[in-house]
Amino acid sequence: MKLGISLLSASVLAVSSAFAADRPNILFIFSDDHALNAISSYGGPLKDVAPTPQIDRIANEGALFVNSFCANSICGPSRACILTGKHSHKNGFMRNTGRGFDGSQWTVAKELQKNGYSTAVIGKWHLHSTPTGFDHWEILPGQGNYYNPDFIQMDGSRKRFEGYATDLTTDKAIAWLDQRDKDKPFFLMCQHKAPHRTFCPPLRHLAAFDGVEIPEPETLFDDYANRSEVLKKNEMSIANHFRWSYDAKVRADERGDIKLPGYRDNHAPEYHRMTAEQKKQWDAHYKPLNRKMLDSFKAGEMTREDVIRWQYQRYMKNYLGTVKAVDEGVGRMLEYLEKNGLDENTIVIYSSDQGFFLGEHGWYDKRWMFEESFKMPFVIRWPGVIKPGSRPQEMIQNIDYAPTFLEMAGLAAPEGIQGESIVPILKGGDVDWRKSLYYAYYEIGEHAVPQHYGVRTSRYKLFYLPGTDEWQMFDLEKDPNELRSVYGEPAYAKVQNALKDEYNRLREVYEAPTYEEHMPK
Ligand code: SGN
Ligand code: CA
Repeated sequence: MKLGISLLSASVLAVSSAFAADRPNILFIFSDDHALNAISSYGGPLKDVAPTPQIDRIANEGALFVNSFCANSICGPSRACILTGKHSHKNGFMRNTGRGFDGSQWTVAKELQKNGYSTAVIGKWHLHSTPTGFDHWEILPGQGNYYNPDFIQMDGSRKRFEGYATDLTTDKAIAWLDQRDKDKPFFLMCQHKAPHRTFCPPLRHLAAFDGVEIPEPETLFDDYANRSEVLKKNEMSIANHFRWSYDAKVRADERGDIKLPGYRDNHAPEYHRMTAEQKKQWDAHYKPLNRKMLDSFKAGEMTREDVIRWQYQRYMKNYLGTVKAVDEGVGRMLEYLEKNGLDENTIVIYSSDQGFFLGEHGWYDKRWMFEESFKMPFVIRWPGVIKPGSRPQEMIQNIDYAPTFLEMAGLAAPEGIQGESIVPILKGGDVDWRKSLYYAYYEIGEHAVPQHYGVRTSRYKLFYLPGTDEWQMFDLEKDPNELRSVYGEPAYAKVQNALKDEYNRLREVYEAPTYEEHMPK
């Protein structure tokens, strides 16, 4: 009898470990604020300057989702949607500025861990909580720093590491892979700070875009006509809200957005983290360029538009410099997988927490349901499953990632998950997929972007601004840059009614809160 039981459990074990060995590893490489337009394979206006050969390689060997969106275009909330498979109001992390993520709730990391995966998160976390569901973690405090960053260790202490955040995050991810329990499949979230504000490239790439003219977006000088007046009040314009801008009152770049010091020394916090040798390299690059610009400005040679254009170039060169390092990190991870025979059985995903404005509408930052910030990059390689070069058109959202990871691991999604697994799309063939997406932004204050909730279909977008009781509606086919709200136009009456019905239906399905319910008392 005893023997029988042990034989039985041995065979169960054998089956489950064989199953474990077959289950794919999941490598989720994630960055912060990486706009689709800054990934070459997305084919946008910056495709010739976006330094992303490695990310493009994932897209070419796998799939690139053109219609990939977030549920709430802001950092912590996007991460919470990913971990829980639920919209912000259901996982409780509705704002960056809110209380910490409730790590006692169900997450995909916990589920994978419980079912035999080795799990780790390294790099930016930004959920103001201690990670749960991970065998190993090492995270940046809050936003983290680019140069010589601190990482929070599992015992709660902080340690400073000399080097560049993106490189260190990759080093740490590889170090963890190297010493993980090799009998188990792994789930690794390798999460970069870059290319987040204040856009500090690694010193080796400071000059990477010297002499390159970055194409300007068509809407760099948007006048915000034909849309809600609130757009004009946003505090995220290149013209006004970088620390040194033509119209800004403050002419000292305290946070180092565009590395232009005004007439005094640069007080950027990142600058002060550097060693003397690092500062020397930084100064050698920026000082002569800044001098040239400031001399020309002081001599009255630059119009307001010239200054904005100059700032756009500086912003983009720094931003793309940080992207270049992220891409190199992706390359190093891919190389590690290959060298260790892990490439065939590891699903690799590259994504970022939301999109970003790269001068479109004259802006930087995100938050809006407008395409540039609503869209999230999503490229994925899964050898033997995804047909190389696939370009699925389905509208996917970050709440889909958790159920997707579960299906990849052969696990079912528990009750209450609001996203859908995209595995059937990855396998190709006809899939009956959602025809509309729900979006909600709840943040209060920073950059003065108002709360809004909306619906997007393949052609239209409708959203509501509860603060001013206004609706905005866009015909993405006729107006891809979203420059004219057609809300209330008789020609669109039928579409508008259908969109409102769909918006109400989605709010009901997802049990979305009213303004009164979600605003802090
Ligand atoms: C910081 C930035 C903001 C940015 C938020 C949220 N200011 O506060 O510009 O929108 O983070 O970004 S900074 O001057 O400190 O850089 S998020 O990606 O974490 O949501
Ligand atoms: Ca972000």
